[in-house]
Amino acid sequence: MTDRQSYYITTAISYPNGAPHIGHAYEAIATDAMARFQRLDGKDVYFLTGTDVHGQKMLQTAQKEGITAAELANRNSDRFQAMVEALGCTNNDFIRTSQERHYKACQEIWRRMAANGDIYKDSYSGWYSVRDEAYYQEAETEVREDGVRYGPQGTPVEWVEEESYFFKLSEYQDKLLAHYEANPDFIGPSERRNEVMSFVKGGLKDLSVSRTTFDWGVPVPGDDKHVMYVWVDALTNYITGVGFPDEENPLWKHWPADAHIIGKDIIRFHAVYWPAFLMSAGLPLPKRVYAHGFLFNKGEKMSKSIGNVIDPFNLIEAYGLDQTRYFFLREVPFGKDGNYSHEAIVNRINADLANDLGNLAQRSLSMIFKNCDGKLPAPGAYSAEDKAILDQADAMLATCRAAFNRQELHLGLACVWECVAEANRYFAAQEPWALKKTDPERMGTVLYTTAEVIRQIAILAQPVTPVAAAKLLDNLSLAGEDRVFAKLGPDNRLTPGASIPKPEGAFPRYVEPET
Ligand code: ME8
Repeated sequence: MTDRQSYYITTAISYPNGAPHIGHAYEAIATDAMARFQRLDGKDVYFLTGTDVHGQKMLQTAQKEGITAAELANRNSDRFQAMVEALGCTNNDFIRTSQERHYKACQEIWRRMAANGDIYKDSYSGWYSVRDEAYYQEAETEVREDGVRYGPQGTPVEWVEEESYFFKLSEYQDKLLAHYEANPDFIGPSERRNEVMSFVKGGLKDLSVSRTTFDWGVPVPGDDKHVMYVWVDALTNYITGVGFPDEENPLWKHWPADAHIIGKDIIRFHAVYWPAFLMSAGLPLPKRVYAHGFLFNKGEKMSKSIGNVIDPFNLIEAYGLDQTRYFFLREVPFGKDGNYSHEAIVNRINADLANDLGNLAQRSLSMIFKNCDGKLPAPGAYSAEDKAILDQADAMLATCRAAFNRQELHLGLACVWECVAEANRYFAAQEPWALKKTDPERMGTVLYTTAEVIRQIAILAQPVTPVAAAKLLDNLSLAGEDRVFAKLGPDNRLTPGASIPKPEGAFPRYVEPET
């Protein structure tokens, strides 16, 4: 048993109807950085990701490719699983909604919603977007010049008419609004909260929650003619992953989730349907649903037809894992849309990582290695400049913690890299290389102070650049148990006299490959 505070975080589960793209990688990287952050901050973290294999979109893609939906799901889920591994994700599990455990969870939540009187049979007629797997009101759709009717996300809709089970979503309008009011942090960022609240205030209609025209899905308990609407099934993954319906399962202690990290296009499902389903089933609601923005390639939406879909595996290969992770989390304010381009990535790698942090660490630690017998020098009395930079380093945790607890990863990174910039100014101004002859003791104090600041920077860089941060910490000979956030601040300064190895470069410069 552990008395550490639980922290359960999830990504959306991706449709494996194609290969994973950079949007999927972005979400996985961000969620992994948050999971690592909380783990280093002492929480008992559970991190779930996976694939959402059912629904009409999967079926249609499989039919086009002449294979079964199950074959398509298996093939591409393997790619998604390989992607999260390649991205260095520390997920505890990778769920696929075809798994037996998930069928059990879906059927149980359905039974509970039905037992609560929220499910009834009727017939549905209305607009459906297969690409979004979403039902839309006619007023949300428009017929464009090409004569095709589109939904609010710009995907074509088709008319659907069939017998269907309905969920009494209309009964939850007031309860949802009361929940948003009482829990202002339930939806983030605030643009999304406003969007969801105005959608719910506009009135909720009962939701069609089953389909009969295909059978690729979880059967409705007691009525095999119906499969569950893919979103009932998909959202339920978050509780399947922690053992539902077996409340004796040791993982169940992680529910409710602390944060569902998703893209902005699926906020309605997570902030309206999901809490309504949970309320109906008598289960606690997640504490926070946070929607990140979309990534665009030089301002263009990625699409197979434009041919600008970036394969995350190629990105890691071209730029390196830590570099890719750092770029996306630093460049794009989390919650906003963002752009990427080769030039922007190279600039971040060379400026922030190789020059600012990499060079500072390499220069200062090499000086210690060469001039101080490979031992951390003992600091003398601290000057005002030494104190200022140490204070700035000591203050980083509080800022980063506040930022990461609100998913504002970019603010956490900005705080750390401000300290990197300041440490560079400090190092340049103190000129320890000149002190070598004139005042070796003072040189020792400057080098020690710089090394101590690097210690704190590297500890806080671990969630985003885990491999390079580990190298920096190895260069400082810091033991594994000393790399956690509890060791940040003034109480656990580097030990003077401790031996350090010849430092190895942590952040190589990006050099254009020869063509
Ligand atoms: O929506 N930039 O799956 P999905 C950033 N199966 N994020 C992006 C993106 C982009 N260009 N494109 C997609 C689904 N995403 C459902 C989820 S959860 C119970 C079920 C994000 O494969 C998207 O917003 O279409 C979502 O969070 C995730 O990638 C998976 O998208």
